[in-house]
Amino acid sequence: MNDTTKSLPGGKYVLVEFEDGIAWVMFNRPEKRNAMSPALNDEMRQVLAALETDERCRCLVLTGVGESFSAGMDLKEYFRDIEHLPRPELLQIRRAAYQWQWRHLQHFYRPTVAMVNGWCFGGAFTPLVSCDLSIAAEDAVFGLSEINWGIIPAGNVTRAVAAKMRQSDALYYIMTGQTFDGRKAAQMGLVNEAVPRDRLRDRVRELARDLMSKNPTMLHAAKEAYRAAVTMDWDTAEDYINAKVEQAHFADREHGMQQGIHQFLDEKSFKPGLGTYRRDSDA
Ligand code: ACO
Ligand code: V55
Repeated sequence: MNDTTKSLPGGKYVLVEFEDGIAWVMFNRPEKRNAMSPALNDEMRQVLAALETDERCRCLVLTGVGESFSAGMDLKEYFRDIEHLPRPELLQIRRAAYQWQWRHLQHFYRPTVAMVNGWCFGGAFTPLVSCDLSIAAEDAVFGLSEINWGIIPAGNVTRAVAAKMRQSDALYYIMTGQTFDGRKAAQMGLVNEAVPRDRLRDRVRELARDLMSKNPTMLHAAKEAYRAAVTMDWDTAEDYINAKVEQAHFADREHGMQQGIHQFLDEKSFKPGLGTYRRDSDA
């Protein structure tokens, strides 16, 4: 870990460490199992905004300090303490949570990877699902615990779950509140992979490096196109995606497609089927 967090917002409930292009963004309330309070959400919102334009961040990894990813929303500070606030204040606090947990994360310019290092409950499913990719420790513990304490998965947790779990699994865990481990999460496709805890960081680092070797303009366009196309009919999707191709091509300052084709057909220096073209710049 080279850099410090000096020039960034945060540093209290959210820590950031930079390492060779990776920004390790960590929930930092280990004594509260990284439960998300309004203050943490505000900090995370500012950190994401700052990182998106920070050249030290070419891949964002979201994880937690200590034994938890995040135990979900803070039952005291996010629910009980704000219940009696005036309605506008209450709505602003909720909006701050949604802003970073799914709106900003899903559209984040850089690739994002959730590294689920431990407890992951309720509200934590939203940022988990909103990261592009996710790797969990095999023994990490997940749960949609809302039903256990008398609510339903809200704040778009239900929507997030519907995006990544099939109906039978989603309803089972929504309605029983039972926990499951990282292995099971990977089997169900909620996360991409589960690995032994002692390999978690190395595996995430390897994945991040792979993502950082790609053309960033296209990587972003690809995820935007995917998330948008999922809800479209085929005709609309075809038009949208083709428009996106031309838009991304126009926006691509390193002219990746020409580079790639040239290196394959003329230089014969790489095979597109087996890896990324040689990139000289990182615009
Ligand atoms: N909200 C508020 N405080 C929390 C939360 C939370 N979500 N999770 C943990 N804490 C606090 C505990 O109150 C405790 O505080 P204290 O030390 O001041 O008493 C501290 O964190 C440690 O928690 P323990 O319960 O003692 O830790 P343990 O390791 O035994 O258990 C576990 C961990 C299983 C994660 C447990 O804390 C738990 O069940 N937390 C709640 C999980 C949950 O259901 N979250 C809500 C999901 S629904 C939603 O997000 C809308
Ligand atoms: C949850 C999360 C919320 C919310 C209500 O179920 C419930 C979790 C992130 O916001 O406002």
